[in-house]
Amino acid sequence: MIVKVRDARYAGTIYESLPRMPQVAFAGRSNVGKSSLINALLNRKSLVKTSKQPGKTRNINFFEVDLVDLPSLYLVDLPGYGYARVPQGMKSAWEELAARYFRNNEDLRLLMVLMDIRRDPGREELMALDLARSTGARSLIAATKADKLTFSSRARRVKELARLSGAEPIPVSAVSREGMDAIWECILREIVPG
Ligand SMILES: Nc1nc2c(ncn2[C@@H]2O[C@H](COP(=O)(O)OP(=O)(O)OP(=O)(O)O)[C@@H](O)[C@H]2O)c(=O)[nH]1
Ligand SMILES: [Mg+2]
Repeated sequence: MIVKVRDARYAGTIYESLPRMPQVAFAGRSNVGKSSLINALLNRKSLVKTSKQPGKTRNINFFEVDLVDLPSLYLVDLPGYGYARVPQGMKSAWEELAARYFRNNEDLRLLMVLMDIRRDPGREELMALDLARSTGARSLIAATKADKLTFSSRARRVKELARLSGAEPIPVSAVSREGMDAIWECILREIVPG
């Protein structure tokens, strides 16, 4: 199915006050490419602010997306993990925020966990996957910045990430636009009834 974006706009930060629609959320450490991936999916250069400085996004930002002949949805840009360092054993601000967001959120259909294709997943990535499993939302791993690797090392890294995280990652690039159709296909599977 071909996905055509009719319109996309910033909708706010507090979903309790927004009209209800299916949500697809993007989680990952700062600088992994969450905002860039959302822009690439929507064919928009800078609807979502991106930055070379990590930790720019601290709120949960909702983007309302109208598709041609398909249901509308929110793409949800979560803050990067590790924007506030905490002593070991304590819950980070991210965990608090994410736990609150995930809890009783029936509209969350899919959590995309982004991992830089060149880095092994850390505690936070595995925690995000666990959070999704515990709330019943489906999750998916996107291996970002695939354009930074040659074809053969990319395949090797995808295998390694699959081994470490227990799920098959989809390689994506906001630069080359590789993987966009695959991601949309996964999104549609969760939001289109039947
Ligand atoms: N080469 C390459 N660079 C990318 C890609 N995606 C993002 N970047 C770059 O990585 C940096 C961070 O991208 P963002 O999209 O702002 O990352 P983020 O995950 O939203 O970061 P925070 O908002 O800080 O949590 C920017 O300099 C982007 O241009 C990609 O697919 N390929
Ligand atoms: Mg961002």
